[in-house]
Amino acid sequence: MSEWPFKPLEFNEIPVSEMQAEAAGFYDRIRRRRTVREYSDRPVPRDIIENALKAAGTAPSGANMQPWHFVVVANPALKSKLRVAAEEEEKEFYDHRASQEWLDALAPLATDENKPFLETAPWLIVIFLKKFSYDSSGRRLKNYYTAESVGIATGFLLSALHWAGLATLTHTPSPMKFLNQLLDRPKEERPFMIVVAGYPAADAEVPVIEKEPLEEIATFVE
Ligand code: IYR
Repeated sequence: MSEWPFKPLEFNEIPVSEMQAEAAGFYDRIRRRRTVREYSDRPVPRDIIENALKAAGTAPSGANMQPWHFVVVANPALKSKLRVAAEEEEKEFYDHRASQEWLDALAPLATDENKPFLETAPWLIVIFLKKFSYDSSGRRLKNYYTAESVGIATGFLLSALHWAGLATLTHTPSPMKFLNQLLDRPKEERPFMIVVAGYPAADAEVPVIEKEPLEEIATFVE
């Protein structure tokens, strides 16, 4: 196993008052992110998506294995194929596979098997989770904490896209194996999520939902 050389940390310390303002400012921006299901077809420059992906790629990961791959689709013909395949799976899900309990939990969101956003939105980012990596000699290495790592990278991606001013949606057609075939990814990569990005449709609506307050989601022990 080769060892990484170490170097001094570049840590840009900022005054506490600035930290407080930054933390409050970040919260104020991120709390405005909404899951958007209706998109405009207005184009979004590719470099915005590239920078958001670079931000995602800086996420921490188990043993720095970076167990993710992003397939970024703007091609209209491929988006149509993805929509058709996803809607087929989703129809099965809503008509048969989902339990009544699951359907009841989803009912307030008013989702169904129709996924027009897969064609309308300019960018679909399909995230794959890699259970294995390959070293320079082609030896297969196990990746660790893959779900945690890809989850964090996806969080970075959503934050970066929101920061840039775009609307996003996390879409998880179930099952997702069709994505390997349509996007030509090896079978040991597991489709993790589709992140849809673009401008919202002019008449987009979102459900009135609330997030639990800090007292509910956190316990401090000081
Ligand atoms: N994958 C389906 C169902 C779905 C499930 C959950 I949990 C959601 O929060 C939203 C949707 C769909 O995309 O419609």
